[in-house]
Amino acid sequence: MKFLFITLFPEQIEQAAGHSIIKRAVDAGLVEVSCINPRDFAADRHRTVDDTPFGGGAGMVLKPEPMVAAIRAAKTKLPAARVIAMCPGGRTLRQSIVEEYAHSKQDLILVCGHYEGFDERIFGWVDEKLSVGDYVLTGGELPALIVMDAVARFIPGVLGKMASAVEDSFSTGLLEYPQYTRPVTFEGIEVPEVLRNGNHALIDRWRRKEALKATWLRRPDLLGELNKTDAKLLAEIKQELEGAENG
Ligand code: 4GS
Repeated sequence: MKFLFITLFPEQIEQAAGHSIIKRAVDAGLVEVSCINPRDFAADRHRTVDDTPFGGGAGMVLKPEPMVAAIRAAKTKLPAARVIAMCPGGRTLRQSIVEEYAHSKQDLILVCGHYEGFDERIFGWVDEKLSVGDYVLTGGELPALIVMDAVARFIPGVLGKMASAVEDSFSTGLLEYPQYTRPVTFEGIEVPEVLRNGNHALIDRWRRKEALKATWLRRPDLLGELNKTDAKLLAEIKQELEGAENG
């Protein structure tokens, strides 16, 4: 899968793609990362990419001509790609959107803004606006990198064979269950007995229950209709929590 970033700061993208799992995926040819810099499409000798906003106000706005020229160049390289502009006003990224991008196998052109934002007229060349959350950053590069990172995990071979993106938190619809490794006792805190006795049916049940408990306590909005088994586990959890409150 190909990810093309439209950015004034390609070094930020290249540096982020040069480590760990994404680097390995690039080296293995599973992921291709490239950048197009709108500054290369600026018409004047100062290579200006921003200007003051009509109507006044603080900050600078990205000029439409170099942005659209960069998007056109990107579309020539990747004609079938989906063009996504990173901005706080877009649809908020969630795991279901990540999976939608991954399963479509469509290459992604990720348009990164800087300064106050884009000239509104560029959105005619964009398929969709996407946000990574309700907060404001200095640039769209980190959000675009988040999109690539989350999508790349679903490309077969990117995670080692030990890990599977579809079994992860959120893809299961629940928060993560607690994980432990050696030593058995750390600072007097023991790894739960059930994880050490090798009974995989009991381990699966414990993990499902802990995932349900974490979700019920911290993100009850994620719990939809529960099947019979999960409903029974959640009833147990609520009873235990009541017991802990009253005891
Ligand atoms: C986000 C966000 C963002 C908005 C970029 C102000 C610089 C900045 N982009 N999700 N101009 N949150 N962009 O904050 O995607």
